[in-house]
Amino acid sequence: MINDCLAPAEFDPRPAVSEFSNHRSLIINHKWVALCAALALALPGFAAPEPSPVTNKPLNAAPGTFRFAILPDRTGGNRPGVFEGAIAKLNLLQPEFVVATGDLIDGYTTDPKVWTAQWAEFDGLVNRLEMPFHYVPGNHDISNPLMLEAWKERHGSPWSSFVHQNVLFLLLDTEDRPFGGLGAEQIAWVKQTLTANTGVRWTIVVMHRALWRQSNQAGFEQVRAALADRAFTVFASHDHVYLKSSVDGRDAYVLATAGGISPLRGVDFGEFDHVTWVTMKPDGPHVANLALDGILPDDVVTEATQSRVRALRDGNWLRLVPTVHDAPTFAHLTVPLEIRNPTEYPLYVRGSLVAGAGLAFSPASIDRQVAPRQTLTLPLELVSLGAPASIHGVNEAGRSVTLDGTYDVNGKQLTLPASASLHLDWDHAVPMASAPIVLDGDLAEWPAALFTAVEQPMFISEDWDWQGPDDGRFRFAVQQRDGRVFVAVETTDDRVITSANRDELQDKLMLVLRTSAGTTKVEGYAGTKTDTLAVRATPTGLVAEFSFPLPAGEQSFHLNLGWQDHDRPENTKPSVLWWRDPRIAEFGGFTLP
Ligand SMILES: [Ca+2]
Ligand SMILES: [Ca+2]
Ligand SMILES: [Ca+2]
Repeated sequence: MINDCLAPAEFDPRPAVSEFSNHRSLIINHKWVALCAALALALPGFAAPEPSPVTNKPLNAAPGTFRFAILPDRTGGNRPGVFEGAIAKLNLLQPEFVVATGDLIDGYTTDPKVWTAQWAEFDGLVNRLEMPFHYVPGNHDISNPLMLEAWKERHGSPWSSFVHQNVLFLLLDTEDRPFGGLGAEQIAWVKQTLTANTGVRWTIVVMHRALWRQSNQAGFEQVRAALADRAFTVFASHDHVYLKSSVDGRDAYVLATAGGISPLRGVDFGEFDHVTWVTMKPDGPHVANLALDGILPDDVVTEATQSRVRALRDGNWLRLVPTVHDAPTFAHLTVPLEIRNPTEYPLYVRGSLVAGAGLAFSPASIDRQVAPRQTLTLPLELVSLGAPASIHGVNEAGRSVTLDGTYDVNGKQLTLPASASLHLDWDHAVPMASAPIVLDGDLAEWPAALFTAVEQPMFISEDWDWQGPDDGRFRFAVQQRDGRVFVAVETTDDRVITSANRDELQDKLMLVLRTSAGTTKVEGYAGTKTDTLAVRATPTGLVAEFSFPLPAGEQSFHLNLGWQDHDRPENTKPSVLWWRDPRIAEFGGFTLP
């Protein structure tokens, strides 16, 4: 409110500087502020504006504002479909009218049957427009005197003009001389037209060839002279390469293509299909180029197509069923491949099944159709090509398969790849410890060969915060003795964070034990020392020993190991690295031999 109160000329709007150095100005400022506030309350016409959900710019609809579109070359190596698409997109954009810069048909014929067919095709296209279309000829449209006569019969004069909202449009015929240019009759008409429209606020010149860029301007120099005293803008095309140029200090554009031949190497090279969108405002034209592939209808995704689009986007239609083998190595094993179609439409699945170094899938490729709402399960054979492969090695290599899923959506084939991880486990035997195990956080009594090193955890929650094995990895071992099971874990961590206060985020070990007696979750913090758990922090990580008894007569259990690796004090969601995916109940099985 106070900010809006107009200050007298000598009022210093920067009181912060003077407040302490000049006590007097502070007092004056305060007086002024008080007066201002009082005025704002007392005078109804002086009230500050209410807070508003809209900025205070004037509405962008000043009288005389209108919008039109310009279509560059269709032909000269027409690429079918592009111009047709441009027409459909102009109907989406809804300009007030459309102007072309020529090369509408292929032309270059003396056979009336040929040009008649070409014009019939073209007229059919532009008649799809829901607004007027202004014809301007290019060299393909008027390639010879016969085609000039044909043009006149179909479209009247090859040069024309009109005035819209006090803007003069001058549509020129640059095929009016051999090899391009303007003839005497046309130049006289231009001069006459300009003389008849001296009061217009702007003149838009549209023509095919960019004559101002030629050393011989072939009559255009006279048009320039006639335009000298007015505000104008020029649009041409012909070159199929975009250029913002100028004529006597005014903007002059050479447009690219709307279907004419182009290597389409990108906007930076001036090679792109577009329409030019001109907003005529009181201060002149505002020009934007709309790449045709950037103009989208409103129904790109609808309720009717969403389920298929989402299924492809989510990619969870593909799954390799987690598989438990009976030994830690395999020559071959069967991994079921599940393809679940969650939609009411057929899903097409294709691709090669690549298992990675030393391994192969059989079959090696898939090409199947899955019926709506059906799940297809294929028994996939995973074969080791050399010596038996290690399941631990396969897990640590983080192998996965990728297949392409395709749905027909409104006549288009939409395809996205989906990946599924290859997760394996085996039934782990628990060896007998040869010497007593002391729960002290020192692993000296544990044989090194018993340890499993986990560098690629099968599951990581908040995995964005895990940078790889150098950030965090761990090793563990399991033994039995005297009717108890013992677990040793050691982490290797780039930053060890511990705290005596267990409510504080810190590095923490988690053991999840499942027996017939239920599931037990144990958390190990640095400094924990009980009869069943000892955790010690070292400069490079946590070292833990854990022991538990099995229910009487029980010979098996499930165990999973997790580690919350806290590295950055400001992070409230550190990664938790799990040896086995906690969502796979079958994994982590141990048996006492
Ligand atoms: Ca020990
Ligand atoms: Ca770490
Ligand atoms: Ca850490």
